[in-house]
Amino acid sequence: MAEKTTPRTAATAVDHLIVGAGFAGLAAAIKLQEAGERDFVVVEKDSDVGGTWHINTYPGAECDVPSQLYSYSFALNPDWSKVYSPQQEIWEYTKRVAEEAGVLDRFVFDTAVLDAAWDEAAQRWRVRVLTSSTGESREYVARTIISGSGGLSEPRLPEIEGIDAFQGEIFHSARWNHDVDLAGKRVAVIGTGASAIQLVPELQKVVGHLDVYQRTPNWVIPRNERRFTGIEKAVFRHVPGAQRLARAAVYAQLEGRAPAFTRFPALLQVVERQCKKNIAKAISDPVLREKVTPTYRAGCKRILISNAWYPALAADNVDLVTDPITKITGDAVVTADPSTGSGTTERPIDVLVVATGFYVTEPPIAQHITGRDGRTLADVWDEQGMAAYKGTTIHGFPNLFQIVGPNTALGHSSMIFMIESQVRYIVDAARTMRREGLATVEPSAEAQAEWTASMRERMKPTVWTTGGCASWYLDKFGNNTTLWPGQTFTFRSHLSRFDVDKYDVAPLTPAPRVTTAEE
Ligand code: N01
Repeated sequence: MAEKTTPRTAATAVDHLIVGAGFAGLAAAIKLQEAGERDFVVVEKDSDVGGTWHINTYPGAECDVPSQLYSYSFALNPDWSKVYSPQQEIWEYTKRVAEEAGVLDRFVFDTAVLDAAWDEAAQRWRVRVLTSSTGESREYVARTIISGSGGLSEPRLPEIEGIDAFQGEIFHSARWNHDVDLAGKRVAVIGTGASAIQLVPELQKVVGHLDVYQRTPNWVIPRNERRFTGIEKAVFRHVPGAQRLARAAVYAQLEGRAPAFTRFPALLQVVERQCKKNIAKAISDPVLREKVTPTYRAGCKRILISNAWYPALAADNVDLVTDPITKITGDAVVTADPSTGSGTTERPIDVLVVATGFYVTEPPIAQHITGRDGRTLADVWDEQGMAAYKGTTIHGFPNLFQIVGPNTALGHSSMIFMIESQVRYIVDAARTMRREGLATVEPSAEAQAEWTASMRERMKPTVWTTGGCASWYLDKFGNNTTLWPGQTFTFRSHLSRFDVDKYDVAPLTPAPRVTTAEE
């Protein structure tokens, strides 16, 4: 086994280094603290807690998972304003939870991880970080890394000829530029995913003209939205168990849908019928209706919910463009005419919004994590696709825990449930390491291979494999390394205890020598 040697610089020693202050990192901090594991730090590149809910501020940003389920089980919120919460409310919720838990003194904001390397001699991770506000870089020496860096956090810009030369304002949906006044402007939006269907109806109300560039239509069903009444909120707050009951009802309803995705995709025709009715209600033009009607099975890509998307596309100041984009000039988007193969159309614009999603199956952060044998996580995953034991731990990367790792995302329910399941497992791992005097835990190659093979097998009958679409769920090998292929309670049961027997472990030796800032 090659030994990684890293130059020794003054460093801060901690037991646990948590990356990211979104739902995942915050839950890890709170639960570690409750378990008595108090020696941790949370590094966050953004200026506050909240993760995606602090960063994604595009107009119309709301959650498409019902509020009752989009909160921690240990911090229910009786004050949600609506069935689906707006971004600002979710962000404020995370802030409140962090404050009430008393963990914020361990959070270091505006600080990004530059790289993390496993130091075999010290049996520690050496993590270099950079604080953007001060320009200062420093090193942590950590027993474990708990990564909550997010599955949908690195914006992916489209690779379109000429895009760099565009002279107007351009920004990604996840990095909204609120300084740009869109009133009366000619705006283009590239993409028609979950972000676009929320922001387009808001832009339509203010811009002069909007071109929406659609590569593939999505199935969009109505959003059963309403505000919670004062009485409902009072009941949630004061009647013992009332909100848990409401939450359980939503959970059961969403969970009931899972088998359609994972085993019986034909059932998803019901969703397709709902969606077609949604289209027929909002759009009278048969050409536009055809353009927005998908030809693959519903659920193959994420099913979207909106009452405003189709009416916005049907508005007089909006054009849905389905001709492929060939290039972008200094002030226009150029498309090819597929019927002639030679003609092109140029549509001038002032502002270009790219709602083109994120790096999911090749997360850029993996390039900066170097494991036991000196290889980066990106190198390992480039060869075989993303893989992790129980979506959480990775062979070759001791004491690294990944929240929202491979095959843990959902198409049908709340990620907070999955995050809490993983956090329980990780806290149990920390407890186990302490109790059994272990310096390192690393899933055995066999355990990880077996888990990955079972994921591949279980993906075969799912709609994501059979549904006839391309999606961000699939990697370059065509494998779905993103979603959990089952019910969420099954995932929780798999992670109910830290199964140390599936791990290669090393006992603690006399205190390893690490150079720290105090020396
Ligand atoms: O990104 P996406 P998103 N030329 O990848 C198109 C979560 N989310 O930010 O389908 C032209 O889904 C691409 O086309 P195609 C949720 O999990 C949640 O919208 O690949 N078009 C697609 O239409 C969601 O699934 C909420 O053919 C290009 C779009 O851009 C995930 O985030 C809200 C292109 C990208 O869609 C990502 O959603 C928002 C190109 N070169 C997001 N490249 C909630 O409410 C890409 N596209 C919780």
